[in-house]
Amino acid sequence: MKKVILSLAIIATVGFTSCKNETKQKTNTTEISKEVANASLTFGVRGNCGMCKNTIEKAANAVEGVSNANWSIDKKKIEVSFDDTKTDVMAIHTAIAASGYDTEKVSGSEEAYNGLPGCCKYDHTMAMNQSGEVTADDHANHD
Ligand SMILES: [Cu+2]
Repeated sequence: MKKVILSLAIIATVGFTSCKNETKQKTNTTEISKEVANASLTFGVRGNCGMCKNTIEKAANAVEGVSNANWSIDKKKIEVSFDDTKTDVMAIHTAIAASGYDTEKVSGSEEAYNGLPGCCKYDHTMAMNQSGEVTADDHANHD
């Protein structure tokens, strides 16, 4: 019996490591930021997994003036805090799109998209700005 449990555990571990190695949440999101955020916004960004989250947030954070970015896997949207004397909304959209991800306003760079890991190749028709609740799609195969 122990052997069965052990092998199940191994299977589970192997099965989940593929697309999950970067899903560990940043716990230091409350870190004191050097930038002064006087504005924030939320908009839809397509993506699949924790690696997408990393890439999207990194792209947003790389924009000068952005102090914090938090993309939700469930809701397909990002919250960005920024200094509006240093950057603007379109610069943030453009930076994320350049990393390969579609935003509400700018389509993701095709070249960057093609370079994404397989599990990050999101569906371009995916709904953005979702509620985060389980959608009807999950029942689509029931007949
Ligand atoms: Cu991904």
